[in-house]
Amino acid sequence: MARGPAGAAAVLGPLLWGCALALQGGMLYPRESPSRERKELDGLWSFRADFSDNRRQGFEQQWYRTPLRESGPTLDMPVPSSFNDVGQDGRLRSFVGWVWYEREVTLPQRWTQDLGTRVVLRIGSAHYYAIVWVNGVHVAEHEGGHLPFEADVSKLVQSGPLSSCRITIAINNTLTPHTLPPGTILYQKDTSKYPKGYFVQNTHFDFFNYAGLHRPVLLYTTPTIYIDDITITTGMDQNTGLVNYKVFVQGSEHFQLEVRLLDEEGKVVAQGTGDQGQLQVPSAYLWWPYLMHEHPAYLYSLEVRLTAQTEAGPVSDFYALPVGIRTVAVTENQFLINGKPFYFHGVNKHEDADIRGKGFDWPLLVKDFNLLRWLGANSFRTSHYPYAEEVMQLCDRYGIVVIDESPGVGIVLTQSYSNVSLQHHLEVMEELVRRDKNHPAVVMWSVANEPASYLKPAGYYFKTLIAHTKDLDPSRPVTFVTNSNYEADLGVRLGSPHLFSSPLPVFWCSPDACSNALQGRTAPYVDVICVNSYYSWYQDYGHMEVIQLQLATQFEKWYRTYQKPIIQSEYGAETIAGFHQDPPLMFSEEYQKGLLEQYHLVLDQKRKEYVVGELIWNFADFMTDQSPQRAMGNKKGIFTRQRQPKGAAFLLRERYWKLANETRYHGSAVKSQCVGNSPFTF
Ligand code: GCB
Repeated sequence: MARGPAGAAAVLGPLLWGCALALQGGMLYPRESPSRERKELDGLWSFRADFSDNRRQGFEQQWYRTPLRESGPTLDMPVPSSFNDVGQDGRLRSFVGWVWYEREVTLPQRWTQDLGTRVVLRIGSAHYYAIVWVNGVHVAEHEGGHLPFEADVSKLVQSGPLSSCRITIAINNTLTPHTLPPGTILYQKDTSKYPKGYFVQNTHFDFFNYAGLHRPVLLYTTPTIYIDDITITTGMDQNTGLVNYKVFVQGSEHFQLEVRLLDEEGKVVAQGTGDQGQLQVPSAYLWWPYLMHEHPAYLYSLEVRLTAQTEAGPVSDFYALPVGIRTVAVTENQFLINGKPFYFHGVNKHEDADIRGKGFDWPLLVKDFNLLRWLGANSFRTSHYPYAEEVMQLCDRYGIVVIDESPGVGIVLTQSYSNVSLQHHLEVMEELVRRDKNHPAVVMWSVANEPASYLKPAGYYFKTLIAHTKDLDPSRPVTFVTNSNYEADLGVRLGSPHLFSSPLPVFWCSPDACSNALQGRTAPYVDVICVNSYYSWYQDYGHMEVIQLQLATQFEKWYRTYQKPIIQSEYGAETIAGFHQDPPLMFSEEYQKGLLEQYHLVLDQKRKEYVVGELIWNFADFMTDQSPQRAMGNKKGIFTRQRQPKGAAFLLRERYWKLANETRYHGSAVKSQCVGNSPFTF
């Protein structure tokens, strides 16, 4: 489905790798402060899906020019929420094309009259392509459904006597080979089987393509001279914590900056001036992961105060950023946090729940974190796209370590390796790093999940993408998650960096195949090898007895080739809660437990050598496209979609707390852990 007027704007410029962050401006989370106010726009918006044949009626009739109710009927639509599951209209659930959201907002008088106030509209996420108008004037366009974008609307709201404004957002959920994630539209032309113009959206990933305004939308203010971005990196020198800061200011070149670091008691422990520098914190408290230390997730507060003189008088801006002091490093067989071996015992998640789809929801978020901590999970991967900023903030606060993944999932078509796709993927990594760079919980970037890394252009694509991500953030390792079987993966067969520095080995393949293989190799570029495998599920169905051999082979082959630490980034079994069968049969709770136990036997051997983590697939059941393989979604959760435990949750809980005790940094056995005021006891 063509994206219409917006499609043209998605045409992309020259490739940008190798240079510093190319995005204009920062994306600091909007926090209230003495100089900044917020106005949440969550609640009911007016909504209409454009069901016209070409889906462009809204543009042809310019629905953004007047209130939406004047151009036709509207529905009430909650924000944040996916639009798909809240209604009773089956056509809306599977709708592909443009939908229109609108909200009238009354603004505080100062915002519309004080020209020293900057008013910004921020959209946490709009899946997938969004165009925004304020009072009928185009203010922003954004491609990508999982990262925030903003528009400075000061001039518009300050230009007349109005004390309200009308925000219109058109969103298109169409996925093409060049979007992230990619997809294709299949037009069915056989009129004996399908009505004229019939098309469906096809995707190559295993979750439902929910769409809409998924995260909070808000207006916030800053002064016109303001703190636009802050970049923090941290380190340790003996017992002294090092906080390197860089502050970016917009609106003037003449300003003063004061920076103070406060501990959890509010005591100033270090201070500096100017737009960059290093703060030194003697006897610093480190940010430790949950269950790794008796006081995990220690957060300082970096207070940045800007002052400037203008003709209209003094201006000041204030922003407080939570800061965790910690280091991350990778050796040949270890993942180190604060110099100590860290073992990921955690989960893969999805942003997914009944009714709200991918809509952000505080009760759901708090429940999920309570379950994670009950489980003894110390980490998760944001499979398969960046999660809401509020999720990342809770990870910082609770010490839940994050592998932060881009929406690069389902990259399996050759077209999705084109320069247009690569350019977009590079920009998405820029947006992701810009948003999440200051979270201590984020310890690694994942640029993709299960791409067809055997295709010819994959080598160049991933080499470029990973190099760019490392340029953007040299302080964190980078990975992508592979499901390649060692033997089937051309890249692995030929890709060892050691092979290239020694005399060329005798290859079994033809010159053409060799050159394909060399270009297809991708694993040499990653710092940690993340492997997904589903032994006795997608192969050798029902034969749990082969798991140990196959898993041990998988680990050995990968490790012997690359000498890099390995994470079992997915494993699991489809399980329908309440199905019981002993001896175990597939889909029963007993089979899920049995399969996990077989994996654990091998993980327990290999974690003594080079395996540095295990992430179960999946935390909870989640919705997918309809298919004969999926019974109302993917059921590999250890919790149901309603967050109730299956038997495997208890098994994993036992294991994770045991692992925590074995891999804990110091102190006696851990029976419980307090984070903030909430105790979690095994
Ligand atoms: C995978 C994918 C994940 C799927 C899972 C499954 O390898 O990474 O997105 O949901 O397998 O259950 O098939």
